[in-house]
Amino acid sequence: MRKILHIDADSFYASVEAREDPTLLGRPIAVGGSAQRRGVIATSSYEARKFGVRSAMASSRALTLCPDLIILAPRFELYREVSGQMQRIFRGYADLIEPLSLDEAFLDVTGSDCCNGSATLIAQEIRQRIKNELQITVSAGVAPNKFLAKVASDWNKPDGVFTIPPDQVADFVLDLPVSKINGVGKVTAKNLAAMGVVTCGDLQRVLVADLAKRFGKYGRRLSEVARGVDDRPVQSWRIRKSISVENTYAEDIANLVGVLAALDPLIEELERRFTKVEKSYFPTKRFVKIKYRDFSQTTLEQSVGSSGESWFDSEQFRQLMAAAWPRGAKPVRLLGAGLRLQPLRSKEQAQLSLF
Ligand code: TTP
Repeated sequence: MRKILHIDADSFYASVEAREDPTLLGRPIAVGGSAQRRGVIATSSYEARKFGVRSAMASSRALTLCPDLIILAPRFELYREVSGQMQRIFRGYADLIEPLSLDEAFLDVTGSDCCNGSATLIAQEIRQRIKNELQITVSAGVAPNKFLAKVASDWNKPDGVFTIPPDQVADFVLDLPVSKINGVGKVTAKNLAAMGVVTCGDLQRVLVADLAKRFGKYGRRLSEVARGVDDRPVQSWRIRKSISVENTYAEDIANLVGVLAALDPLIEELERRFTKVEKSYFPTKRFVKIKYRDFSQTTLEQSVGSSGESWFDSEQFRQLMAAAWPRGAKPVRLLGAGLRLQPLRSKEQAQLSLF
């Protein structure tokens, strides 16, 4: 039986900003782009959330909901620094650490001697140290696997901890809404609801074969998770599946000519970012993403040819974009360009090289 912690900072960027300027404490603040430049909210303090302000919401809408909202420009260097400090604290308690983002990580503390081996006490000690040393709060979930630990860290958020001991897993999942399962978005939740499935308890009553028929490979995972089973290991090195660059434009791009003209700077930035991972991955596909004025979006991808053209060939990206844009044929607010990646030293390649 494993002991997994999921640690997640509360309103991370906003909390760091409030720490830097204590006059902001207790006030509705957000970090994001300015309303004039059609920015969006990255995150907001819990005071701002009372007004309905949410991540990914247009800043102009956030200001309508909460006229006193203070919107601060993001300072990623600062957040990266705090993130590094958090990880240093984690390393005192676990060898196996899997960061999910700057403010979130899984820790496997199964064999740890700290705190008499109590995972809940370890979680409390980590929370206390982060509060004392970094002046921000984090929430923690403690459970026998990653799925449940992540659900648990959300349970008493903000500044809370929640433990799901192994002998309570069966009871806990019965009433847990399926929407809490990673990967169950609005569409899957609706499909499941149409089958009469709202909680994991409901899901347990559906035959695996039926789930597999309906959801393919994911069906089997759904069936396991519904019973509180999740064997995924905590991986300190995660495989990156893609790399991309996106930009939201201050003004909508009216037509395809404009869209194509906007592509080059994105590809340039993509190339720059790719150099950071080029030793470990090679691209398998190019893709483009378009978000139209009405927020509908589309993506289109194409295998990277073996004819030797550059991965960043702008003509290839242009053709993709030209094929994708007519799907909506509307003014565009956001464009993205990216590459799907394959690890360079995948197991298969290692095996091949043996022969
Ligand atoms: P989250 O952990 O999703 O959320 P949070 O830390 O803001 O708040 P809480 O967990 O208490 O609900 O995101 C971590 C950081 O990632 C967040 O502080 C800002 C950034 N972020 C974005 O830039 N855009 C987004 O849409 C989201 C959800 C987060």
